[in-house]
Amino acid sequence: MLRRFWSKCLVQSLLSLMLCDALPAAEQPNIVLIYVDDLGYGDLGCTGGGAVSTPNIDRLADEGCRFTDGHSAAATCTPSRYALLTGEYAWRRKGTGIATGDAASIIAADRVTLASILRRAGYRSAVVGKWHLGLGTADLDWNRPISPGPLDLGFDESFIIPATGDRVPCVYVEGRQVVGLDPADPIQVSFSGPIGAEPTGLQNPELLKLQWEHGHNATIVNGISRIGFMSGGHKARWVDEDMADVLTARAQKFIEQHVSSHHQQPFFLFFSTHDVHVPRVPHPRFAGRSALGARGDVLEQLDWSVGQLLKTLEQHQLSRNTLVILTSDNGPVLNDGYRDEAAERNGKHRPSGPFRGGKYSAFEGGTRVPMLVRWPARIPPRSTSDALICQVDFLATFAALTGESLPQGCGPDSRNLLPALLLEDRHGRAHLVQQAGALSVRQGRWKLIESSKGPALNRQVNIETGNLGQVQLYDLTADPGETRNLAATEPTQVAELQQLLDQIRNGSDNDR
Ligand code: NG6
Ligand code: CA
Repeated sequence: MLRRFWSKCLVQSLLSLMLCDALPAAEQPNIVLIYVDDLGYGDLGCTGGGAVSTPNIDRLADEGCRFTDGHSAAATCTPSRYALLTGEYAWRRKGTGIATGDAASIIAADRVTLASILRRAGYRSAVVGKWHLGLGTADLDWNRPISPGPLDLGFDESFIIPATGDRVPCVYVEGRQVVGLDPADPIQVSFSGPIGAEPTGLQNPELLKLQWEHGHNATIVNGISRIGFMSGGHKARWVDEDMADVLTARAQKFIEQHVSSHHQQPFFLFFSTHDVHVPRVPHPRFAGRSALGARGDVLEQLDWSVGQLLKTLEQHQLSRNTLVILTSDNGPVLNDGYRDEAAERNGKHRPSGPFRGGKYSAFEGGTRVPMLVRWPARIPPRSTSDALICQVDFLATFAALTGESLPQGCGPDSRNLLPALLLEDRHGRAHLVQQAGALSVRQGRWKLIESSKGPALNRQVNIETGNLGQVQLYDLTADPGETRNLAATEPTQVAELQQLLDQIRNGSDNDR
């Protein structure tokens, strides 16, 4: 009896091993996740109207698959990144809205993350670039070792911008230390009021090389005023013009060192760019290169960074078995608080492509972002897929890819979309919740945006929020631009989707 039981177990485990797509450790791909900031669906050569030149990024599409219905989990940064790393929709957790520069670490150190699950599978991981998920504890002292942070969430190396390019502190943090920290010039940071006697954008506009338009009028660093106040750390402060170079070189160094010292292991590089977020201050070699002004220039700078990484992979014969994903944390914005003429010089370019809204918006432009996936060993070149996929799924998908199972309760919203990634499945998720103030739910051709307080227009950035005091229903197949609200004529659909959203909200949707 017992023997029969065990042999049944053995057969079942062998079967499940054969059925799942997991690869033997030696063949597991390296993973490079290029996470762009505020890149819109239509911002690329391969998706846009030709106003921007992005040959290196286009190469990813050419040599891999372009997903046309890929999403960030939210229409702003912190909640999207939270969902990406934890596999949980951010709206389930308080304190996951856009983080200040002095926010404590938002993800608890004992959580399973994308990096920690890959560590279990034998990967070495690095995060290079924007973090924006809080660091340390509420009383963090920037002059001492910083903990918890990425190193406590599964990453072996980290070189980060703590929050955003437009928020203090304007310093890089490597591992647990501010880079270039000078004990004689300690760093202090405040988001509640001025600190020290440094000039601010509000009081000293004559010191600015880039004027602020809304927000962004506190401490001046490198001639640009920021959100929040800082004092000290003068030698440690970054130079915005050099940021793409610094981050790209650091990411390349991780790959190079990995190849020379850890080549038996696969690696995971989370390359999280500052481009194309504000302040948009390109290196002089990119300034003025595009017809779109600073925003176009930093798009070209971004493309250069991607090209550098692809070159490094190539030099080490890593291209074939490296899964490269390029995507964005939310949709695009033109005027996000500095007078860099992004709106004035945009011309006919449509950063959100055919979609309505952009960053901050519940319309598709808020979360429908570029999603390019290249893995020559497994994904055919020049392919496209309309499968519905979300970054919240990367956790379960990477776990499946590497043969790891997610511990009970981890990544509750993450779905294994490996078959969709490998183009074996053309549908992807059964449903998706999008976050942008109001929640929306997608299922099949339908999208419901919940009724909310509004306002309908974010005047500062001139983007429709999609937040209205009434429910909205769109048929995305017939009307991808969300121009016709069918809620009044399709009450059955509205009821069904509202019920689905309620079920997902209380965790009783049973599609796993
Ligand atoms: C907003 C900022 C915006 C940007 C955004 C975060 C103002 C008025 N606006 O609060 O400039 O920093 O936060 O962007 O301060 S994100 O891509 O990191 O979510
Ligand atoms: Ca962003």
